[in-house]
Amino acid sequence: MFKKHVSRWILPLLGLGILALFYTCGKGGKQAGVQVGGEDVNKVIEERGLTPNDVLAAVKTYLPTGKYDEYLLFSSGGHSGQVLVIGVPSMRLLKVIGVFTPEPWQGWGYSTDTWKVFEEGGINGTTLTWGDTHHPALSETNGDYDGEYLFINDKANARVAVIDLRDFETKQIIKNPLTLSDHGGAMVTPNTEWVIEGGQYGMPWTGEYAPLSQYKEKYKGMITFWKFDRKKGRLIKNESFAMELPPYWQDLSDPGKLVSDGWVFLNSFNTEMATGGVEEGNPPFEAGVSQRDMDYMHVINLKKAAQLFKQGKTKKIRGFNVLTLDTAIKEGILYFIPEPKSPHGVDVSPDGRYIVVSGKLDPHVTIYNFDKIQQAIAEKKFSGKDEFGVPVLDFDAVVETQIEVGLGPLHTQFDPNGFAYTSLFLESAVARWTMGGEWASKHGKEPWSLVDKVSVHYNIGHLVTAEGDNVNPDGKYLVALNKWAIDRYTNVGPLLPQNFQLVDIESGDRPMQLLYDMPIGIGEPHYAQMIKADKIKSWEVYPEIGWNPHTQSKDPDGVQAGQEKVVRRGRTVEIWMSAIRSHYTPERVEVRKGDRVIWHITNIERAKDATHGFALPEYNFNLSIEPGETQTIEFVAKRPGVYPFYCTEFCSALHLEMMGYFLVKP
Ligand code: CUK
Ligand code: CUA
Repeated sequence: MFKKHVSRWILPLLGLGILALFYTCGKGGKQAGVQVGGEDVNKVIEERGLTPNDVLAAVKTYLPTGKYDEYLLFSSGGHSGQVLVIGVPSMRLLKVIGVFTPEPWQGWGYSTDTWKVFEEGGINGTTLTWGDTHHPALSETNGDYDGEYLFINDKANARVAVIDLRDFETKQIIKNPLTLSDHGGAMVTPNTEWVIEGGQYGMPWTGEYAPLSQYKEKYKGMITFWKFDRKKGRLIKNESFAMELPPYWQDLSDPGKLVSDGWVFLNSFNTEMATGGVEEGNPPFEAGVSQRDMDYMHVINLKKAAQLFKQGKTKKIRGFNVLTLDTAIKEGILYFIPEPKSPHGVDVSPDGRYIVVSGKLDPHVTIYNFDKIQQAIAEKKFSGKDEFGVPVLDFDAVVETQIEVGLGPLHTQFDPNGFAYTSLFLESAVARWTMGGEWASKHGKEPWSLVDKVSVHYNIGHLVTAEGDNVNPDGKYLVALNKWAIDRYTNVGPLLPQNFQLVDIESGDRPMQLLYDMPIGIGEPHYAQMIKADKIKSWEVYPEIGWNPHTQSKDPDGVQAGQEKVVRRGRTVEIWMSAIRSHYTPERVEVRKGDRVIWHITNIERAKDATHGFALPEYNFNLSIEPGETQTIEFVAKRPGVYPFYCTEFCSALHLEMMGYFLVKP
């Protein structure tokens, strides 16, 4: 039985041998173990104190050298500002992509072009060098991850970044002109026409002042729809628009798909509009925002909103296109639905039919039916209006069901077998439950019922299943993104890592099995998405020598071997340099104090992994120049002296000799 169950998992006889031995040991018989390279496998297992469960988990996750992972997990790096790329099932960290924070290994923020991306993403002249990344979103085609782009938001400053998965580099950081606080992004519509960024904490439009006593009148909520130009690989500001919303704290969002395509669901809390002020006898924020039993899920007709934008029904606010709240109400593109209680996640099912909302302070998930929502809108089944005049749909008319899943439900993901998985923050567990419809009966389960739970360690926030936001999820693996690690790892001081836990969910007929712990020692990830690795068609080297990754085209300042030169024009010295194992050409550069220096370096290698670095002391430059790439730095030679520059990537046996002198004459 045991053997039969796992046999399809393991290629090698070794694994089977291990399990077989366990099986016999478990029966009480001490037998001679399998010998590998003079070692008794069974003895190793025994000495390490591994249980049969451990061994099974190990053979399900171990990747022999040279073998690749089946999935890639793109995880937010939390307040590190970066994105983590992790292989699944091995849970090996493959890359940290520099996004909102400079990253010297990639030269991210340490060349002139890459620093410009930071400057463009700044606020009012301040260049920001960190972000609080929450939700990564892979680009989609027909509701399926297509492996081309990744988007991620910065909650701390209301920004969105675009990463091109041809080279895994950030191309754009765009600042939301209306607000300083976002959360419900990045999410994409099924063909990535729009990248969604919902706001979070209510505030007057950026740069305006209003006292908290004028919260209801002057403070705003919003959701922004960024237009994505796939060819350019950029979000286009003047083709984008926002929708003004009441100053509730908008939270997570999820666009509809298939039947609900063209709609967006966005939940909210603090419909109490609490403004804190314990000092003045008000309830503190954490109590003030949780007084009501119900908050409002926002139901937005994006298709119609986009038409109104095209028809010129938006207003310019802070130079940005905004559909005002009045227009949204008048045109019937915004509805509210009551949702219990301090809700957090909102997740649309793969068929687009159901919307699952978790109430942080309610042990249920509430499931809404999209058809019923449409019908209620058509038949004007309203239970009233909110304080701003937004129609509130009747809860009973649109709800499908509620399921008690456990304490502190937050986020929900799906698999292809009709199961949904909800993270339980307070309970430190993942709950598996059945969707309604054909699925449940096919598997002989009660529809809309809790099936099983697995404990995780500890305080899980988001969870992610393979291809879990798709119209066709793979399920198979689930990763729990746990906030606390308490007793899971060797103590490394009072700041503990976060804990990712890999869970096997492949079969709905056996319990979920915890497979692996992965500590995250950089920031606190919020969300992640998991894509089949073979969907990503990344370049092995840049397409041509002299490639500019910022424009994804040939750089006019790239050089081939033999074209290197230094040109002086007045007080400007421009250098066109090449780099190849193990030599910079030219290897001596001399300028005069006060000269402006423009320095282009092209890696003229075509060999995979033949990256060269370029570190220039005192000037704070470090480049990573991958095969074919051209990078540029610009600066003024302020101080006379001699500056040895060198290659920071150990590229060859003569790597230490890959250096040169930059001489600044008095
Ligand atoms: S949030 Cu952090 S656990 Cu920003 Cu999606 Cu729920
Ligand atoms: Cu080039 Cu080291």
